Amino acid sequence: MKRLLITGAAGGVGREMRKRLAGMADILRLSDIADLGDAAPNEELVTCDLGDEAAVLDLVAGCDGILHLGGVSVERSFSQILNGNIQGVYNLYEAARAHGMPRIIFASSNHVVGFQPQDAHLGADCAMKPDGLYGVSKCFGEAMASMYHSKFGQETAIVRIGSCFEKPLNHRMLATWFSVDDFVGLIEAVFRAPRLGCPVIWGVSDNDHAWWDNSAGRYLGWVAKDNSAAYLAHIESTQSRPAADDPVSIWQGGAFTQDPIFKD
Ligand code: NAI
Ligand code: 15L
Repeated sequence: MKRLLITGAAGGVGREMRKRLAGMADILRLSDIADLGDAAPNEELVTCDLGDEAAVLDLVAGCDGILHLGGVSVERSFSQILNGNIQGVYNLYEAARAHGMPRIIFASSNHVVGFQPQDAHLGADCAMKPDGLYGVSKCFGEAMASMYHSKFGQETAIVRIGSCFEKPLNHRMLATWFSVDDFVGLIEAVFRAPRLGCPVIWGVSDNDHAWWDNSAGRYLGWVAKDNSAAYLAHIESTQSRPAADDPVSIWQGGAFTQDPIFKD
């Protein structure tokens, strides 16, 4: 690939991908509203608010692939979510349509199904049960990806990320953990695939406790390799397990289900 755009490149996942995907394209175009530091020789840095339609149109020009990580990543007020995750996703898809429809990886979230119970085993076609405005905004992003595919042929991998951190941080994340290595492997598979379409892929490692069934995405040739079981003993010895009637133990979205509707 000549130029790969990574939005949200100053964020937790973006900083990792900046290092790990450096060899995937001749040029990495890295974008955020936050500071991105200094550019390496193969990097272009672009400060850009995703809510700015004209700026996003320029941002996408000349890109052959997009890893869309940018936006609000937790529960926030509607106006913040509206700008980054609703207007921002519209701007991104319109810019992609104007510039040759580069393949997109859309960072969706498990919070589109946050009010699904933890004893459910969900396929890619399960009902959405978002657990807050953030989850609703990711439902919107998934719907945009689907509509642009059906109407225009725009290809997107919708990745419903569980918890993408260096390691699982609590009992719930033993089920939701998605290692950075596994995410990198999925990104490589998505950009390598001769035909992508618009699949929903659960962004989760090969954990012993599994809520999500990824068999619908097998055609990509990607199989997760890491397993949160390696961290089970550490979590058990450093944290008490939440009670069975705690919402954190009942709902897939965990503590997000308890967030209020935030006001500005
Ligand atoms: P993060 O919050 O660390 O990074 C998001 C980045 O987007 C930040 O650097 C922020 O400055 C930028 N951003 C926010 N609003 C923006 C705007 N209006 N214009 C331009 N940039 C804006 O989040 P993280 O953890 O790196 O997640 C990356 C993506 O993956 C997010 O879209 C998040 O919703 C999604 N995700 C992450 C999960 C995780 O476990 N890390 C789980 C599920 C989804
Ligand atoms: C998300 O969607 C968030 O972006 C991330 O910060 C984590 O909290 C993750 O979900 C999770 O559910 O663990």
